Amino acid sequence: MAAQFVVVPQWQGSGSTRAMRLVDGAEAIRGDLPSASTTTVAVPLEAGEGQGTGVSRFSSIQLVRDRHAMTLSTIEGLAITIGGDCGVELAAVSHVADQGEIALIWFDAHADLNTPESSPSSCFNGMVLRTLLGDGAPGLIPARPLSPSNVILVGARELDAPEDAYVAESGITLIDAEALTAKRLVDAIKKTGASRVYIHVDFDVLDPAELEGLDNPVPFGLTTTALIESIRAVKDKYELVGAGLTEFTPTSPEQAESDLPTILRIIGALSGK
Ligand SMILES: [Mn+2]
Repeated sequence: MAAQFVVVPQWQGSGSTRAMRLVDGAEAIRGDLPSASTTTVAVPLEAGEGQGTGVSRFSSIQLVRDRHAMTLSTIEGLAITIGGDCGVELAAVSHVADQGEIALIWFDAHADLNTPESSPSSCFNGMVLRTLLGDGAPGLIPARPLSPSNVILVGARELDAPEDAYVAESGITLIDAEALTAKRLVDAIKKTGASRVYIHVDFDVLDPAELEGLDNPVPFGLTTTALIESIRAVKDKYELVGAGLTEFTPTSPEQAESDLPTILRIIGALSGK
C-alpha cells in the first residue's frame, strides 16, 4: 500500500518570531505531494492559551493533536506526517505506539526533552519527546507512554542542561552525527527489542549546508546522503510504521523551491519500497 501523507501546518509549538514560516514550509511540501494521498489537518488561526499548564499555547496544541489523531485513525498502512513544528509528533507517534511496541528514532539537532518546569521557552516543540515519554502537561501525555530504552536520538547536538541530565540517567541511546553508521543505528534498534519503527526527522538534523530553510540551524549535522542511507538501512530490517518530517521554515518561495529536491529525496526514502 502506498504511503499516505498528513500535512499538519502547526506553528503554535514554536517560540520563534518567525513561526509562521512553518505554515509556508508545510504548504510548500504539500504542493509537491500526490493530492489523492494527502490530507491536511486544520490548524486554528489563533495562538491558543497556556491554561496554567506551563506549555505555551496548550489549548491549540491539544486541539490539533485531537484532529490529527482522528485523521490518522482513518488511514490504513504507512502514514507520513508533514509538520509544522516538532509538536506534531505527539499524535503521530502515539498513534503507532498505541498499536504495539515501537523503536522511535529521533533525527533532530535538539532532544525535545524538556518538561514545562525545565523548559527555558515554554514552547511545546522542545517538550514533545519528553511528553511522549510520560513527563509533561497532563492533558498531553499519551495513554501509553514510551520507555526511554525504546528511543534513539540521532544527531542531537544542542541540548539544554536538564536534557543532558535526562539522557544520562534515562538510558536513551544517543548517536552523534559524526558517529552515525547504518550498522550502529540498526544495532541500536535491535537492542530495543522492537520490530516496528517510527522515524522522526526534524530538518535541523541536517548540516546547515544541506538545507536553507532552517530557523535554528546548528552546525556539524548530517549530510542528506547519510540520513537517506540510514532510513534505507532501517527499512531493510524493520517495519516502518510511521514517520514525521518537521520544522521546514523557508524565508521565501524561491528558497522553498531550492530546498524541495532535498526534502523530496528524504520523503522518497521513507515512502519508497
Ligand atoms: Mn525538534
